[in-house]
Amino acid sequence: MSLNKSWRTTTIGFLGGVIILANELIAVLDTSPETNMSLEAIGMAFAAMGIGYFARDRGVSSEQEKA
Ligand SMILES: [Ca+2]
Repeated sequence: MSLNKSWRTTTIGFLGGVIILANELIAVLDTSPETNMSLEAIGMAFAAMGIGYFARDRGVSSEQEKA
């Protein structure tokens, strides 16, 4: 596993997504009918993780990254 100049963005984006997903999971698994899963929040979670993922490749083509 190699770190690069965008590892902070990757980490923060991924953790943000995980936290949002965890909140949604709790809302689904708790017994309160007032808390429900939000598709918007889930979309934002994946967007955050996607930003973190693609930030990793900044300045480096994906072909170089995976070679
Ligand atoms: Ca609930």
